[in-house]
Amino acid sequence: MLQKLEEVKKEFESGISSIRSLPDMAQFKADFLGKKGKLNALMSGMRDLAVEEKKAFGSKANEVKQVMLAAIEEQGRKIEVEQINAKLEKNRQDISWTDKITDLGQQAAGLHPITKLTRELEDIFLSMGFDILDGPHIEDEYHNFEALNIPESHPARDMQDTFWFKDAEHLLRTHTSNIQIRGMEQKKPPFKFVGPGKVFRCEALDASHEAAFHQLEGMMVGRDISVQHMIHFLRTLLSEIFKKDINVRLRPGFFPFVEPGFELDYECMLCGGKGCPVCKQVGWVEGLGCGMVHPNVLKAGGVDPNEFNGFAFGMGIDRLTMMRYHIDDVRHFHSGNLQFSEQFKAY
Ligand code: FA5
Repeated sequence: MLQKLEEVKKEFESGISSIRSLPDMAQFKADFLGKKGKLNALMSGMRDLAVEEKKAFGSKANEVKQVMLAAIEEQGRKIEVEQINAKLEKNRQDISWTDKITDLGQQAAGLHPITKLTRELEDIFLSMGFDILDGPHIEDEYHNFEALNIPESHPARDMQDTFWFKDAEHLLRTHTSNIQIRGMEQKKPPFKFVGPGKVFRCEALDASHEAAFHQLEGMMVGRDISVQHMIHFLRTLLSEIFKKDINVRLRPGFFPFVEPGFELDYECMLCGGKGCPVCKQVGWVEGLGCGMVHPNVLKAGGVDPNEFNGFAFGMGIDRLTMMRYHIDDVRHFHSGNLQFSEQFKAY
């Protein structure tokens, strides 16, 4: 009997790997483990065995049954994966195509104008030797506020209305300045990097204010860096972006993580400075915040403020994109309106 059991096991093992479909597998399983299957046929012969032999055979037969069940399950899984892969291969679509008609005859998508401008900005910064860093959207209170010299109960926390998580320790980052701290934690000075990304504020919306918008943070740390370096750098940057000299003005601005701090406005390119809803009729658009990095912030990032200094800036990408493509309302960006986004394919 044991000899026969061994033979059935061998037959099973040589047959299973050639099964290629789930219905065939069900039939194969029934042939060996079903009521009228080969294993049961052997078991029914147990009646004629002596008690000791019955026991030994029963336990061996059960062992073989378990091995068969495991092998059936594994082969079944393999067949499923093969079938899924075959399906994926058959329905393959190259979603990186942006300017062609797809196999299904659908018009392919274009890049969102904010993505386009962000990539352009990254190229400009890479050409200037900056590294590109990333930072988390869900941030802890330390990296968004505390390490940036904004302690708890500091009024500056209210300048940016925050979406907090229930644990009261995590939040949706209110600015990309968290990347300053995360970058310093990774790097040894001197260094220069930028970090673009989405930020979130619980704000009243209008033509130039969104609740989810985009910023690009920049930081340059080294020796003997001055405000003049920063201003020259930012002017050069803006003329690179707009491919022409543009009118800018620098105002004192308060941000606890820089000292001195400034806000840079550029002339509104939607109305040519005459006044419109985007610039709130003043002819200037708030473009970015900047300043010399506060010594407390350098310390929090592990940089010795007695040896190094530098500047940082946080630029609004949505508004830059509006100027670049003459978009008259920031709310178009998240409208999901294809007629809006399709206009930018050609650019
Ligand atoms: C900040 O967020 C600072 N973290 C910037 C900074 C970085 C200052 C480093 C100093 C050093 P502010 O809240 O002003 O600053 O935002 C920066 C820019 O983001 C603004 O100039 C504006 O262009 C853009 N911005 C701000 N709020 C919105 C909004 N609700 N919708 C669209 N763009 C916005």
